[in-house]
Amino acid sequence: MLETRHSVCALDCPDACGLLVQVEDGRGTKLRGNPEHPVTRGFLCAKVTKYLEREYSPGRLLYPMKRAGAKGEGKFTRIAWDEALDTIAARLKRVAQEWGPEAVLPYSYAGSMGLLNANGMDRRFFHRIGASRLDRTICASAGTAGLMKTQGFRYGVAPEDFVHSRLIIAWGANVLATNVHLWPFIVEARRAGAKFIVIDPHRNKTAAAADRHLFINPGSDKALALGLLHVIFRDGLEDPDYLSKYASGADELRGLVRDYTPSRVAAWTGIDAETIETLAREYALTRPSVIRLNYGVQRNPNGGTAVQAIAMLPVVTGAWRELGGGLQLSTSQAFALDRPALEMPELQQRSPLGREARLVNMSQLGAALTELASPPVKAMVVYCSNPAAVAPDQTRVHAGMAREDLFTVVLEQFQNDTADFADILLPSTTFLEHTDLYTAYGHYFLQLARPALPSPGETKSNFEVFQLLARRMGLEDECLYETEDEMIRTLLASGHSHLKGITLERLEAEHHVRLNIPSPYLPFAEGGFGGPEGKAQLGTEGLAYVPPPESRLGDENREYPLELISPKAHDSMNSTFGYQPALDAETGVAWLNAVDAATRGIASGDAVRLFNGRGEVFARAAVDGKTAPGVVAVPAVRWPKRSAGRAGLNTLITDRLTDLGGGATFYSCLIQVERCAN
Ligand SMILES: Nc1nc2c(c(=O)[nH]1)N[C@H]1C(S)=C(S)[C@@H](COP(=O)(O)OP(=O)(O)OC[C@H]3O[C@@H](n4cnc5c(=O)[nH]c(N)nc54)[C@H](O)[C@@H]3O)O[C@H]1N2
Ligand SMILES: Nc1nc2c(c(=O)[nH]1)N[C@H]1C(S)=C(S)[C@@H](COP(=O)(O)OP(=O)(O)OC[C@H]3O[C@@H](n4cnc5c(=O)[nH]c(N)nc54)[C@H](O)[C@@H]3O)O[C@H]1N2
Ligand code: SF4
Ligand SMILES: [Mo]
Repeated sequence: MLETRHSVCALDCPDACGLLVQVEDGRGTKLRGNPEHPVTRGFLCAKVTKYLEREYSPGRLLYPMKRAGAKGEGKFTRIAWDEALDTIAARLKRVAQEWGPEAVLPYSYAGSMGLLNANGMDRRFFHRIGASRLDRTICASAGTAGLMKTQGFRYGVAPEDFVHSRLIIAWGANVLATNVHLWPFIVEARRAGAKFIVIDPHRNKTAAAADRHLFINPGSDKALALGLLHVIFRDGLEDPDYLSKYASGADELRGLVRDYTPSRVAAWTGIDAETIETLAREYALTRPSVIRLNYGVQRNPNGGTAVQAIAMLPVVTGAWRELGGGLQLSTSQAFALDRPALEMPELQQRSPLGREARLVNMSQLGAALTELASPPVKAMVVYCSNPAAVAPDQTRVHAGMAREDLFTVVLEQFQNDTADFADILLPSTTFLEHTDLYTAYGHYFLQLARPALPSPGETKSNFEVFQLLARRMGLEDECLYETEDEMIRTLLASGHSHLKGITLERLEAEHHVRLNIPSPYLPFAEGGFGGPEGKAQLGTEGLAYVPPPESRLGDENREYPLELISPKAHDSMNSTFGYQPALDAETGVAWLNAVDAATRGIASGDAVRLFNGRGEVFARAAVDGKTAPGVVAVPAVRWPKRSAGRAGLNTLITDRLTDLGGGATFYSCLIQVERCAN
């Protein structure tokens, strides 16, 4: 029998595609983008088009297992769910008794974007037992904090409205790789005459397809934004009416940027003064103009305030007034679901701790596992993330995870590096196999997915596992045993106007439902920002530019002369597809500038060693002008266990945090590169 079922792509991607799953006799045979979804528009990215290969891969974990070898060795024997759950429940209880409940640390991120499975029953469970809370900073917290400072809200121009723009700037945004469903709207705008400019240290596919690509020094975007503002104010290109009605702090900002002359900014950014002048004038005078800002700009110590400063540009020019004008970093806050009611932080009061638990920053996991005291972390439960591959300061992360006295539970679909460190390894369903509700961070459609395919072997959803664990631990709170549908209804019941008329029944029937926002949507055309009196906040606090300490112009580490960035691989999703040999090829390449290669006697295809004081990793050189001199790019993230010495790229990365939001600084890394034997 052949039928088509609906689903939603749960990967950590702004596009949150609506999927159609072709099912023949219970087996998925084809995935397509839903042609009726206004942003998906019938196509999927290459990686998810092939997702059934992952779904049915022989590498899928199908049964619970317990460790049978040394920590990290990856040797396991199969056990029954009963034994697995009993072991975990008993150990978590013992840890809590001996060390206090905060000795338990959950570790998760957005391996699934599903609210129930990645931000729902898990949160209730950990709050109820009094576990440490995890500060989920690894991706977007700096940009979130910066955007909130200026706009006060985390939403912006809808992707569909990019067609109306006449100047589109992709700023630290690799649209063709990480946000492909925006691309058709950009193409349409360009057909109508729009110019497309990319600001990025890496000539990726998006930059190569642009009308103009500006190579910028990593971590210098704040300086560029201040330089653009300098020219805009100097030449009277601001929108005084918009500023007086809808912003505060414009005069202070005008004062600050007086010093950010194009020639000074040129020295920091590597973009010459004339180009900065031209860009500023073009940006201010072309209407409508939109900035697609993405998280690439904020993975450095200036990341939060860089986003804060860039978000000031459309306020100063009044670009928000027009349809297709403004900025988009994320659309997520528009969903306005009742997240507190989903996560129930108040359960902490009922835990043995009886108060709010401590917050542990996930971007410093290595330190948390090796240094944190009173109490130390004695048990860790990992789901929807692969910290052994993706977290900074990998050597210390691995050292921490290898601790014999640390009890580690991993809920996974594949046996990645993190799974190798597990004491108990639990097999997880994929998004095609469980119910969940999905927001998006790149559009305004809320979506529901029901299981489209049967779950193989003994796999279970996170939702179910946390309920089973709660039961084993003798917890009686009813909220731990709610059904998926009850929790979805709770989420929808926030009372916010954006959710008016959106019910579970409607989601069930329509699969994707546009938020109840005006059409067309001009979120800040008449102010409506989150600051006092609905104003955007300009001002100057924290905005002065200083190069990142770990950069060529910074004051640290002069012995390592090259700057390493590790942007997203085109055909992957962080480490999710890392079991595929094809990915080793993509993530095993170091893009070098010809000048840097020549002085080191390196040619394309040579084996190279990348190193700094934190360690070394190996790659193949590719020399072809994709980076400016002084910058090296290696696509992220390869599985460490598929790399020499089990050292993944994050071995080289510091655990220094961003200026705002406590985020990771993956793209602020000094290294040396040398040719080596194969
Ligand atoms: N194909 C694919 N898609 C993905 C992912 C993936 O792994 N692969 N990951 C998903 C995730 S988790 C996220 S957070 C999003 C991220 O989506 P993006 O933010 O678009 O991705 P990044 O590669 O982190 O960064 C974007 C660009 O910023 C550039 N960049 C690096 N440093 C700087 C800088 O200092 N200034 C400027 N201007 N640019 C800089 C990089 O070279 C890169 O081209 O993508 C999601 N989508
Ligand atoms: N060097 C470098 N490092 C980086 C980055 C970079 O650009 N450069 N990017 C950073 C960023 S932006 C991010 S967001 C992080 C991402 O890092 P992670 O959050 O670790 O993301 P993934 O590597 O995609 O791993 C997600 C895991 O979740 C699992 N998973 C998926 N769905 C489910 C589910 O329903 N249940 C369970 N139990 N598991 C599930 C998948 O099998 C996969 O192994 O990496 C960061 N690390
Ligand atoms: S990864 Fe992104 S583009 Fe690809 S199918 Fe999923 S949501 Fe769509
Ligand atoms: Mo991310």
